[in-house]
Amino acid sequence: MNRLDILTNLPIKVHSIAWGCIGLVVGVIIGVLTCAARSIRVSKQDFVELEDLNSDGSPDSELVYERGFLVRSQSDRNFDGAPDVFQWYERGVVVRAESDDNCDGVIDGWISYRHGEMYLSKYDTDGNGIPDLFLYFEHGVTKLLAWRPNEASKPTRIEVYEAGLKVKELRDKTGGGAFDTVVEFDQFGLPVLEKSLIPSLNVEDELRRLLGQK
Ligand SMILES: [Ca+2]
Ligand SMILES: [Ca+2]
Ligand SMILES: [Ca+2]
Repeated sequence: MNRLDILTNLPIKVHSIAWGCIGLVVGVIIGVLTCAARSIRVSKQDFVELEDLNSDGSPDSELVYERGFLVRSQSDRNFDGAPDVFQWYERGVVVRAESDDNCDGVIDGWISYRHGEMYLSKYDTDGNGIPDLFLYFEHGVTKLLAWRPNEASKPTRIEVYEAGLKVKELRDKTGGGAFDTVVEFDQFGLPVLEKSLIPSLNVEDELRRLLGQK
């Protein structure tokens, strides 16, 4: 099964049966309702909410509830008919998400949440399905960005953020597997200082240190 069909299957089956049974008799009513959110109930506690976000008559967002709790959702952000962001919930709180940010039908973003806040997101930038870019957050605000091409254990570059603003970059310019250069940035994102690091920094140790890990 295509990953993008996982969420689609149950809701759409329910959806199709429901519409098939309703038939043309209430077609006019359906036309009026398509611009608003609507629910398809399997039971009192299990149901699907559909929303037509761009008012074109087709739902773009689905929220699936089980035993009264939101368990998963999907949305079509560019309104091309294919969902491109998926979220999973535990007791109604989002715990992870996947996204297809270039809308080619293949997932390229993986987001993890803690207490409902994003704390790590990974992105595949070269289209081979393996994440290359790792973004870490603190209270939902960007804290650190690490380039780890195809999940390489050693980052090739780290960007350090303060209050969501990039203040520093650590680079391995010589390709020796250690950070040998630091670049500092001003409040407007312009580099103001570049200097060599002597001795160079162990990239794994530095990543752990910056993340507050031992
Ligand atoms: Ca889409
Ligand atoms: Ca994609
Ligand atoms: Ca990749």
